Amino acid sequence: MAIQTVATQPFDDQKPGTSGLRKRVTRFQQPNYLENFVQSILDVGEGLRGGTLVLGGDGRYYNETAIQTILRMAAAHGVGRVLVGRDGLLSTPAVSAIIRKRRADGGIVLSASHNPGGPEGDFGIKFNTANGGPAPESVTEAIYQRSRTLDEYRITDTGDIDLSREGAVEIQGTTVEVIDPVADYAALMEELFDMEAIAAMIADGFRLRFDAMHAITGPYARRILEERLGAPAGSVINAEPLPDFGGGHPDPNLVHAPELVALMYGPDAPDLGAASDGDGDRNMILGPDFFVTPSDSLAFLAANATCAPGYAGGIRGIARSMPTSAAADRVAEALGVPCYETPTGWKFFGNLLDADRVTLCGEESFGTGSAHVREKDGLWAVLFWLNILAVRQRGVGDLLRDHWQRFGRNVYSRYDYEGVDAEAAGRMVEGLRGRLADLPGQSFNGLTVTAADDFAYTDPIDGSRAEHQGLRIFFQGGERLVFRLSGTGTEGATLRVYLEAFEGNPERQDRPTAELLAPLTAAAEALAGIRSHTGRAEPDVIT
Ligand code: VG1
Ligand code: CO
Repeated sequence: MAIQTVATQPFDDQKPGTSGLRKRVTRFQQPNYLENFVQSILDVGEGLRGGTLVLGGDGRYYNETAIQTILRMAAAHGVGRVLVGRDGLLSTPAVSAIIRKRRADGGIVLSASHNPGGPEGDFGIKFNTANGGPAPESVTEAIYQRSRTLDEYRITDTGDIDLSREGAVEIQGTTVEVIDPVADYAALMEELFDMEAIAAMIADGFRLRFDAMHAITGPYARRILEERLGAPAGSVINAEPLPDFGGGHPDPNLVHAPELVALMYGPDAPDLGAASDGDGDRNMILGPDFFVTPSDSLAFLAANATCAPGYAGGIRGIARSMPTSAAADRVAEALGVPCYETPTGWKFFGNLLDADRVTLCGEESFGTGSAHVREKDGLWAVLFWLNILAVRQRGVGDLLRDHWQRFGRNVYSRYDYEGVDAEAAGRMVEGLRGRLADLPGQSFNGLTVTAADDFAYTDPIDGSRAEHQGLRIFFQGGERLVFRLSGTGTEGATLRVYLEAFEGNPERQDRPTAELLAPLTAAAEALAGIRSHTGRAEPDVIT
């Protein structure tokens, strides 16, 4: 057994986006491409030499190949111990939980989250630091810079490790410990939620359906919802992680989870429907005939947090990403706690959580989480909802309507235009950016602009600055439009248009979202000329 030093050429496209490096599988399969990025992580990550690394992925195509390579490289780098999930599986929130519980120095998650998988699909690598959270921009930037200059990497010539059995083996002085992917995470959930109350509600006839979308949450949901809480077998559907996610798009929204959506809007809808994404950090919540927007879910969890034992003492504050609706702001105000507005991406919540400024965080993109880990957490959100339902003993839609009556409704929608020509999308956003200063006072479809800016954020803890995080346009009636380009796609550009209006009148709050947002939708078109710039009459996905 020996360590080999392999000559490599730097790559110029290894800049991590909103959440890690995401590329087509075929790109990762280019000679030295994966190794180049992994060596950059190992070189930049603090404390890894002689330290502990957590490693796992969402089971997508190329997961196991990448894990075997990373194990050999970690051994060559002198990492002391690698904790790897059985069969190479670990959800993103589980990695975060394990890093924290076992005091690891970092973690590598192999996932392209909600992007499709398979030989023609996407693959990705994320690096998390010792606090369990996504590496901050200073670290991802350092990894990127390293990847552009690296000219060799180190790897052992050892064979593959058997990942199917738990236990420890040693390669070249590095201990590789194959662990149960669910145990630490499940134990953490026991600390936060009243499992007995949820189990009693289920034993009483409460029905739920959880769609794991053939991605990572299957094993977690089966263990916790079915085995621990007693939900009947079959409550978790699409529970086997598959390398191509069964050909689906593991993105929990109204478009990509059609089986669950049909059930929840049909005659035999259970009391709660939920789904998670490829790597298990997102969640969608549905009641019979009722879709809870992620922004509302964050606000609702905040307003009802004390129902769960882990939050019985109240919350310190809330943070939401800028495009997320202001529903949570209203709850924060009522509770007398701060509400922070951060750029898109979970890495911006890390400092606020570490400094204990906030307890709950959320994004409009089906992401909710808390200080229990440093990632968003899909199954955690579902358990939180179950705990609240067990305490309040009312239906999902009923509770949400009640919430709106109390706080008002932030009517919300996101339009995604996917695979748009990158130059055309760039021109549109640049053009709009150039007009921002002139917009106040102008009217579009009868709506008058009061303010407009290019969102920038200064981290209140370390003073780091993030600019150009999305264009915000505010209107007189409290409406808001946001335009930004996605940082997670792998082909062309994805334009995201976020629409928000406020409805304070309970008589009108139950009207369909599209109807309530129609004037603002027309204003967005009049303002930005989306159709002429993108050539698209309609968005590909509306959430
Ligand atoms: C999207 C979402 C963002 C989320 C990110 C990662 O980013 O909008 O809110 O944090 O995905 O989520 P973008 O740049 O494409 O808008 V995940 O579940 O893919 O880690
Ligand atoms: Co995800």
